[in-house]
Amino acid sequence: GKRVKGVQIYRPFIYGTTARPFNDTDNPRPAGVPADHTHSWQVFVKGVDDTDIFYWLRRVQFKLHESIPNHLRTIDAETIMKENEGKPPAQRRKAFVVNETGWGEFEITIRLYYDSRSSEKPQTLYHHLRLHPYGRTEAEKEAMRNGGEVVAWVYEEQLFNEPFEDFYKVLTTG
Ligand code: SLL
Repeated sequence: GKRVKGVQIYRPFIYGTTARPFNDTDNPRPAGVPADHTHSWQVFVKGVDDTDIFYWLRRVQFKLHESIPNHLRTIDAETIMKENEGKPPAQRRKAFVVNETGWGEFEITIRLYYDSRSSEKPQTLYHHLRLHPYGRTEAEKEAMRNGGEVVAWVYEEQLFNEPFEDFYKVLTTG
């Protein structure tokens, strides 16, 4: 295939983690979760404002800490899209997500796989799972505590430089 010369296409996305401590009211530790687990958390890759990214990002692989059973989690856009079929928009999944519980922070390796027509190699991102409030000041940490959630989100833009013609069509027609 030929490349579209002089063209650069950006697609924004967000990746990161959201964690919540277990408590006796709105986030009780589910049955079967080990007693030393202190938090529920999730790691995700999604579009900004939940815009569709499944047409260009086809697979995400999350590599969790090896202490976690089945620590390599692969999620295919195809699978999510099949599950979404026939569901009203509000009930469709818009993100590549892994939900887990645990007690410790660690670095998550996130591997992004693109549509095969792009000929782009997979890209690797590294993200630190945060369970505990963080910030430069006590006020910043307190703000996180008040929300009951610890969020560590990163805004990113995927650049496709001079994409192949077939992939350019995918990118521009969705
Ligand atoms: C440490 N950096 O070495 C940390 C490791 C590991 C966290 C944190 C286990 C969950 C499970 C879990 O939370 N591991 O058993 O499913 O201290």
